Amino acid sequence: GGGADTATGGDAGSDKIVLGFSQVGSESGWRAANTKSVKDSAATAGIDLKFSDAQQKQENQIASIRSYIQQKVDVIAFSPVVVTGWDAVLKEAQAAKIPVILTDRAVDSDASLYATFIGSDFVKEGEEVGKWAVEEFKSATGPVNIVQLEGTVGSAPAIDRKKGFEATIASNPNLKVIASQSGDFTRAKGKEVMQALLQANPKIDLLFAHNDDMGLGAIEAIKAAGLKPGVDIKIATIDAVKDGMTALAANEINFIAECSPLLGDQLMELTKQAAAGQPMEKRIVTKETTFTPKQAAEVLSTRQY
Ligand code: GYE
Repeated sequence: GGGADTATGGDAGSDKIVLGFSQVGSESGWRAANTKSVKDSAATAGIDLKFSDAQQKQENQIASIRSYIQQKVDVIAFSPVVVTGWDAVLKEAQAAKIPVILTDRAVDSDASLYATFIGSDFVKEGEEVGKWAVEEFKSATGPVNIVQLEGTVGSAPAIDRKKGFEATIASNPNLKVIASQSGDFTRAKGKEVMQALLQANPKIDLLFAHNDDMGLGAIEAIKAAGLKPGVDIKIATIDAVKDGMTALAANEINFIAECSPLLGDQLMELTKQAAAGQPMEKRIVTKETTFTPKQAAEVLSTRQY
């Protein structure tokens, strides 16, 4: 913690590839699994990883990317906390001839400023939840009141999941988002915001939380309000980390669209290619699925994260 850089190498003079990685933070179970994947895969691939945790602050990410440029690392990778504001630092990396790999989240900079972008299709994840909601409430004769817990303001997953979900549920005018607020992808914020939403809205039929952690925090608020999560209020989330899958198998969550945090192995492959100056695809989309309670119960014991 503490936002400090930690080098795991110390092999000055060796020909190991040095990768500087700037992580978003430690906001969720997804992030913990992603950090573990990056560290484990770097060790297995024999890559010297310099890792820093930006604690969800863009200025911290920019500072650590600048420090990686100064240290002349071979490759820089980062998971951008928000979409905007990266042009200057990406140009600095380009001027220093250090390839940059975006992992997990997108930026709005020109694609010529980075080597590749590996991660999920967040619009599709939102659409999957939307399709499930349309099916789940297809026989509703009156309004279906939906509240949405959005991820970090300005982040690619929050923007795209909202977009995909809202476009899909528009096919049934009964389905209405009556409130939508950010819970910053954390359990604590999910709980806090849900508490307020429950007080302000006497009838909530469905909660869509942009990640499992906010959904799990909201479940605590729903229980505290004397309601049954998954029954009195249906719940759909995104990620499918172990705690989310456990709640899904227990019918406290009704549906989860998977978002895989296991990007480490592919990132190390790309790092080797980038360091060797090899060309690569500009966009690599992660494969993922969706889970019902029954499907969650089936895979829970073998779930890695
Ligand atoms: O869904 C959430 C995390 O960027 C895909 O960030 C990631 C998201 C993930 O905090 O749990």
